[in-house]
Amino acid sequence: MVPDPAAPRGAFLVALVVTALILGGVTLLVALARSGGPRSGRLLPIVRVLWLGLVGAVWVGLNLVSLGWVRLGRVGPADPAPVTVEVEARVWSYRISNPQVPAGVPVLFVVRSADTLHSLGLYDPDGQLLFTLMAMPGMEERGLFTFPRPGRYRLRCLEYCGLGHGLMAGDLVVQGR
Ligand SMILES: [Cu+2]
Repeated sequence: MVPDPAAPRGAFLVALVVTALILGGVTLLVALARSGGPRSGRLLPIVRVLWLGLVGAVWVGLNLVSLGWVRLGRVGPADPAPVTVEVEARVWSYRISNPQVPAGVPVLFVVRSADTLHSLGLYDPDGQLLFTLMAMPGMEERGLFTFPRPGRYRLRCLEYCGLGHGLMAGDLVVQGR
């Protein structure tokens, strides 16, 4: 049975099965090529091309499939207008323009850094990481996210930024409508 890629562990299982099949097939071909049989000299270049092609195809394929798990989205025509939250990261805190947002409404995060490289990892009330955005000096990162339920969400820096990095956090309260 093919694992469902939409299931939480589906991507891992698909990658595992595909990798095992490829490694098995290539190992077999290499063994044949090295066996010293009459056709082994012609097999080696074929093995190389196949290997490169397969690795390339799997790499592109898995990356394309993984796009389905990206939680940051776009605003569709029927969606309500997004609420903008500007986040400025600096050593070692976040300045959040409006730390209270409604659930069920798209929230546009605009992330900047006032000094060095930081990131914004957003965790739900159960401590599950929802998404990350980079905070880079002189640049702006944008991400759209709709909070499904109210609660206290936690911002954490996931890019080492100096001594206080581990303490760099902030709160975002998502309110019910
Ligand atoms: Cu940091």
